[in-house]
Amino acid sequence: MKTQVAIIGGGPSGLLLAQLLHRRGIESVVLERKTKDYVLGRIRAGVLEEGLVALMEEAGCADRLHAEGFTHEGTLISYGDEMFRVDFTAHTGKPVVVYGQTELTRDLYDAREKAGGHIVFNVADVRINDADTNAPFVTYVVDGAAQRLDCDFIAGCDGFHGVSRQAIPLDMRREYEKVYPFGWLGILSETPPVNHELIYANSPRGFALCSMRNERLSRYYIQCSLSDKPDDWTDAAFWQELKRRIPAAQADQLVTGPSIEKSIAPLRSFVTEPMRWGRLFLCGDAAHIVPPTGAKGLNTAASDVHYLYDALRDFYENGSEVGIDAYSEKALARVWKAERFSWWFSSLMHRYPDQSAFDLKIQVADLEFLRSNKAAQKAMAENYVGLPY
Ligand code: RFL
Ligand code: PHB
Repeated sequence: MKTQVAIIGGGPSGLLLAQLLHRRGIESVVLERKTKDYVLGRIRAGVLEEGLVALMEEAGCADRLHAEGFTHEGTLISYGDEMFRVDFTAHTGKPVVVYGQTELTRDLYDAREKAGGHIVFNVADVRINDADTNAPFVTYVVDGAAQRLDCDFIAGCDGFHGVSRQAIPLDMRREYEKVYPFGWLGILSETPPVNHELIYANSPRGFALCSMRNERLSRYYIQCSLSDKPDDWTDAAFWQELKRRIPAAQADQLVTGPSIEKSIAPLRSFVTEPMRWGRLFLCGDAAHIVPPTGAKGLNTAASDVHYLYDALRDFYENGSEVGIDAYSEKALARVWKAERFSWWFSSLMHRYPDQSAFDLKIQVADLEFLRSNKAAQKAMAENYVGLPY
């Protein structure tokens, strides 16, 4: 088989890239290790920056997002007995949109299917070959049969545990990593959200986040130990712990109910450099991970897609390699700013096992500064709604 762009991974990055390229007449094949149902079963991101919304519009996939997504013009932050609001639109003129990654991925699958896009599910043993030449190809196995896909370019959109990053020789790449000593236990419940905006809570018992998917579906998280397992937490224990971490007024109003999903995610900051090797380009979680505090993961994946889409268009429409040569540098410049913000916001909001009395005082001072200083709120708002591409 032959195509222009071989895309490894049928998560949001891979599908968005495929759909955008399709709209410009550039063909691709997406190779996905799992089934569509499996990909759509993963509950992940919930907050979309304007840049991602614009890309979804350009991909022709934004109708449902506009109809069903919630526009959020600010967020609440609580600590001790204090709670304050950071007003995104007042500081930046931009809101964010709350719309689940699951729904966004579903919209992209629907669009690819409608357009007759080529997606191969259940692929195994994906290997990248000759990426450092002008004739790269991908081999894989599907239904027990070995296959070969020749292409001009390979987009590695296969997430943190994919094969694309590993295809770059070790002496050509450098990895930067920070592992946090805690995780997030998240639940989804068919209950109305406790508040119409998100609440990020720093409490002596650890971080908590109140989020949502729609007016009948809530998403809540609490910081937990890395050794915890989802089954260690009954729903009753989760609700009790959440109530102890959020302000009393909200705890009193919280509507609880059975969880329909419960999972634990470890927190990690990770970047690999460069994001390009020859004709292989890494995109999204394949190249970088952020802790979820600040909701930057999917949005940073989207900015990579934006730069790569531009670069590939420039190549196919103008015969120019300037964009593909600049891809890694441009993408990384924005990635590191999202890494910094996610690291800072995580440090601000969590309890660390080795936090000294001094560290705690600094954390409160940082929160106080953010609560009382307009410039600090503006900086936070600019990062939260997304830095320009
Ligand atoms: P994905 O979503 O991991 O998709 C990669 C796809 O590649 C497939 N794959 C392979 N396919 C073929 N061959 C192989 N060898 C393969 N290996 C893997 C996988 O099956 C999968 O389908 O990466 P992508 O597309 O780069 O998207 C990244 C986002 O999923 C991720 O950054 C966000 O979910 C992170 N994130 C959040 N981001 C936000 O912007 N806002 C949020 O509010 C937000 N909340 C979150 C989050 C992530 C979380 N978890 C569980 C890590 C909340 C949580 C709890
Ligand atoms: C979510 O709704 O899943 C969510 C929202 C904001 C975050 C992280 C996750 O910072």
